Amino acid sequence: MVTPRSTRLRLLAIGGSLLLFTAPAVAGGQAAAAQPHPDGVPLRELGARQGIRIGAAANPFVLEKNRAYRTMLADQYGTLTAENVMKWDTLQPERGVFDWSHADALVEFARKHHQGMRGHTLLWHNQNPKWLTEGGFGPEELRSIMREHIRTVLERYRGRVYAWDVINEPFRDEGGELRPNMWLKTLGEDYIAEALKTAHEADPDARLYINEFGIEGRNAKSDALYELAKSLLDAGVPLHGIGFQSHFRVGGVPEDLAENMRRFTELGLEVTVTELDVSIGMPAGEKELRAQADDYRTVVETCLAVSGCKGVTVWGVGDADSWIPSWFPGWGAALPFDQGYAPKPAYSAMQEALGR
Ligand code: 9MR
Repeated sequence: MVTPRSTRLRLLAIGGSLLLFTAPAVAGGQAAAAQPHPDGVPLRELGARQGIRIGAAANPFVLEKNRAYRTMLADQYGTLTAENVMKWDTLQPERGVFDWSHADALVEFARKHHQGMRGHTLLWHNQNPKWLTEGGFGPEELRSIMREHIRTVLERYRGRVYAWDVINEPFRDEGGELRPNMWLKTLGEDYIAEALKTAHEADPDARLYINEFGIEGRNAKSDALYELAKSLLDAGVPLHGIGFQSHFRVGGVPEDLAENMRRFTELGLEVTVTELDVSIGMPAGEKELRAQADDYRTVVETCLAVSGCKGVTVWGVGDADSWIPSWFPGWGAALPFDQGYAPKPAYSAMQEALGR
């Protein structure tokens, strides 16, 4: 069992929950009676009292259409991560032509609701425009394209995005080798340091992350990431954090999650759970939903127990907008809110872990 980082804050949280218990959720000028409204103190508030940020990945297209989604996102989450609209194919669909409209919509929503904004992501092997992947660029030109993209994006959102996943998934799916993506193949391993330095120049206040999956427990991949992080820090590269994506299957939270986080924080880095979800083989019964709730509880408790863990972001708001069913047919029900945005046991488990 993991103990929360501060008993005093826990007590405050319990006291505060009585005060906030009845706050109504109203959106779009209509009373909220028709939509699910979770009991108790919102996650964002509980997280803030404990000194961590509870966030969600957000999608402006769903935001526009779905009031329940909008309400949960605004009420429950203290940070937003752009699920897709800050990726390269959305931001720079043509060379030199930036489309800020969708990213701006999210940044504006975050501002309006006093939420922090995490930027995701600058360099990745997916969701890149064809002009970039098929341009046949040599090292000099690709380096300049990379620097220009990072600089332009970070300067635009300077002061409005507090952390960036500068590098996403730099390792192969399994094992400890760097992923042979376009960046590695053309620029060599230095692309990582160079991207981080460029980002730091453009926004010296942003927290700069490497974000990765399958590194939540100790294994060959997390060992390799650890060595990479250490060598970057030794070389004075501005790396501030490691994103533990945390796409789990029910029952799959590694037992050494806390220990593994700690070895990174002992290097002087922060860690954040950046993309948490817990998939269940469908159909999801009560037993599975309870087991899922335990997993959510464990992850939040672990973040609270590791000083240097800055927060937990879930990858979507409710099961209706999760990426899981379309990518892993037969799996789903992965988030703390259900298809209709009613809270699931996982939601209450997160509240409990945060000392509601
Ligand atoms: O959730 C995102 C989904 O909507 C996209 O179709 C997918 C495309 O690759 O990317 C998903 O988000 C990924 C994130 O950017 C990086 N880590 C893995 C996430 C799930 O695939």
